[in-house]
Amino acid sequence: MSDDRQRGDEDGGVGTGVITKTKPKTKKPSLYKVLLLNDDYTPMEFVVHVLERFFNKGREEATLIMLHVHQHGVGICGLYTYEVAETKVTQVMDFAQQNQHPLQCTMERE
Ligand code: TYC
Repeated sequence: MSDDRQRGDEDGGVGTGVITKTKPKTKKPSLYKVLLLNDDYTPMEFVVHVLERFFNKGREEATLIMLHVHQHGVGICGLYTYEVAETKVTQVMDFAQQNQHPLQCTMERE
């Protein structure tokens, strides 16, 4: 007896040929904006230094971002994945505290 007969082949040995395609299951990570907040006491030069040191900005861009925060109350330092953004916020807050400035840094989902 043939194998087909033994296992009760129902399609005459042709096969139904179901093709499945699995999606590559990678997801883009969410991005977070790291924000600087204005205050009345932190020196402008300190904020520029923070932007150069922790956000890799050149002097010109750092100055523009600082002035934007000064004039509008809040500004974006950069876009990062969650853990990187969290690290930046902690670094800025620690550095501000060490220098006794009230500068505030926070993050927000994009
Ligand atoms: N407003 C501050 C001043 O006049 C400067 C400043 C800018 C502070 C940006 C914080 O995130 C800030 N000295």
